[in-house]
Amino acid sequence: MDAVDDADQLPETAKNDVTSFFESAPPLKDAAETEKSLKEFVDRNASLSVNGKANRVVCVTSGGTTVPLEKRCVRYIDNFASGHRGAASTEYFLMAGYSVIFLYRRGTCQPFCSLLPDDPLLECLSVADDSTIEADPLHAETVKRAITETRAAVADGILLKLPFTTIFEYLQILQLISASLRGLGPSAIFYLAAAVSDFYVPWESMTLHKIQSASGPLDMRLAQVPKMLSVLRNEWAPMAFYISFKLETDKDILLAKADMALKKYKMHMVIANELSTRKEEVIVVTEQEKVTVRRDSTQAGAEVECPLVELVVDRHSAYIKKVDP
Ligand code: 9Z3
Repeated sequence: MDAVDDADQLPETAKNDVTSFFESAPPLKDAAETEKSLKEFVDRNASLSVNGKANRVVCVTSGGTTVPLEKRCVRYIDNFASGHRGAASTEYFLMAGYSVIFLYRRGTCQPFCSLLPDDPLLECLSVADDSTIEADPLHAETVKRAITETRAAVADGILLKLPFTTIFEYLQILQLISASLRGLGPSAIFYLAAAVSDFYVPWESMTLHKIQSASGPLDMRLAQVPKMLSVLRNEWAPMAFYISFKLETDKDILLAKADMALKKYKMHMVIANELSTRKEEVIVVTEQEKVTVRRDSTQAGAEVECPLVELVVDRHSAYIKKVDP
């Protein structure tokens, strides 16, 4: 189901796989509410247009999808991702003047919260003598920043946070986002940092109740998740600027796999990263170049997402100039 033919059309079988994935997926909870908030968000950003050009909007995906094994889910397969890449990138995109739709896995890192301790509620708050609750002085500045920056961005209509847990929710919400960003043409970016499962259990073949262990070892066949990147890129929002991430643990195959993704899915940029060094450096692969982007290790707290987003913004600007001069 991979290849896209010369006429930029998806093969029929690929379309059928995608259609049947959505038809058999459990209905998305709060779909109408999500559509409404997306519409309001995009309309507002379209009205902020400068010189007739829509305000730039980026959809940042973050964290890993789960694959439930039972409908009343007790067990699931997970894709590793802390959500740090997505959360930090969101901050840098906001700083660069973009509006951000942050599609994140529930419970993973949030923008402006990276300096909070692991258990923020218990570690950042204390109860004063008169029983009022106050921020612990040690974390007061961090808490203040997390609250004020997040609330201001949401209230100003430049940050929309949408949570997902399962692969079904992730792809359904991504489809809604693409429908709402389609009208922005090249002003929209998809920055796909979420770790997305390649395999899943189709809803109709999933057992309702908890799988029992009495019957011995578990033998289970997983179906392949249809290659949504092709559909997203070619059909859902074909004028947007696309950045996908390629994660490998074997350094020797990383660049070849990134190159393949660039061509196969016609991405504008593929960010290649190795699991163990992902916070230090990434390699940005485009048709013209391969650029290594590193964290500034001379600066305490410097993050690789800072120069990475800078480069993305630069290449996105060039893309807009080229397709919409
Ligand atoms: C990434 O490669 C991200 O950079 C990380 C970020 C998940 C490594 P963290 O959230 O980590 O900061 O802890 N994301 C994409 C992973 C992925 O599933 N890519 C697919 C693949 O490699 C292609 S879409 O096959």
